[in-house]
Amino acid sequence: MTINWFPGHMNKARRELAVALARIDVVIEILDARLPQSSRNPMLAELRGDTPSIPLLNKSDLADPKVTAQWLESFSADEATRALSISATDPADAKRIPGLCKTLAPHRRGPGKTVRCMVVGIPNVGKSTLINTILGRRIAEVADRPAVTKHQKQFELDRGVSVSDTPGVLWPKLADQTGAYRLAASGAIRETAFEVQDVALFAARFLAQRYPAPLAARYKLETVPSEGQEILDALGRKRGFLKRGGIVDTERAAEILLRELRSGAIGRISFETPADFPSDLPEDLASDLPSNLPSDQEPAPD
Ligand SMILES: Nc1nc2c(ncn2[C@@H]2O[C@H](COP(=O)(O)OP(=O)(O)OP(=O)(O)O)[C@@H](O)[C@H]2O)c(=O)[nH]1
Ligand SMILES: [Mg+2]
Repeated sequence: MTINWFPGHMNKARRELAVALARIDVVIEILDARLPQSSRNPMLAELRGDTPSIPLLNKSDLADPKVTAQWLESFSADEATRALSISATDPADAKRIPGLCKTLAPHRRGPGKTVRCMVVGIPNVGKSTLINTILGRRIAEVADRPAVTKHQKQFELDRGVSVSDTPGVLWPKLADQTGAYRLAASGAIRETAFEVQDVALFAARFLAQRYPAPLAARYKLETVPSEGQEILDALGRKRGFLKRGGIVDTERAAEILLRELRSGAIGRISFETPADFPSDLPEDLASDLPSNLPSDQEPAPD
């Protein structure tokens, strides 16, 4: 299946983001706490150069707290800058960020100076939410498109700290199939780009392996089958999603599983742990993946 949600001219987007970042003192890099590695675009490190950044593991309210603690530890080993886990929807979390930005750009502090920040991350990761929660209102021009250099304004986040009104949208890495499936399961990829059932089968198998108890509790399953299809069948039967002839409506079961996984209804789930890298998921789970998710992540020529 070909990619059709991918922003059109990636080279142009990359150039525009690089230009925008050149005028920024601190990059606020938003990652998804449920999949911090798969939601990270390594291109950002290249684009931001020496500009300091704060990696924020957002949506931590949806992630497994034990796994998030492991991620924070692994980030602190790699990064000069400390990563933080937050919920961008929580003002107490969001309002800590401007102060952190100030500490990362001491040369931009003082009378008449401003620490200029920019929020960057893949689609749906919570960029607009963070800006709006810090400001306590919706600001103009928080748009779902790559950073535009023209008309870019700065809004005051706090005394001496400003944020660009247009968040920088990074494209998710889709070259690694397992990562692509995790991204799709988390809601980072528009549903027109993949088969809902394929992703639900991946999610079902993953939950059976890593989170069997919450899965069983949510769908009142006496035993948790290991096969994705059997899990969707059991879920469909429990919820009464039946078609004529008593056949399970797998499509509906797939949609419900993904919806409830994303909303946190199944529990606080993390899709990956630091131990999954670099070797990634165990072979048996990875080998089961259909290979029809888009695999291209490199910017196409203009
Ligand atoms: N549970 C939870 N949901 C969040 C959090 N932060 C953002 N969201 C939700 O995630 C969805 C996407 O948030 P946005 O702020 O629009 O994400 P974005 O990065 O601006 O997305 P694009 O503009 O598409 O690139 C919304 O439904 C938010 O309510 C969080 O910390 N916890
Ligand atoms: Mg947005």
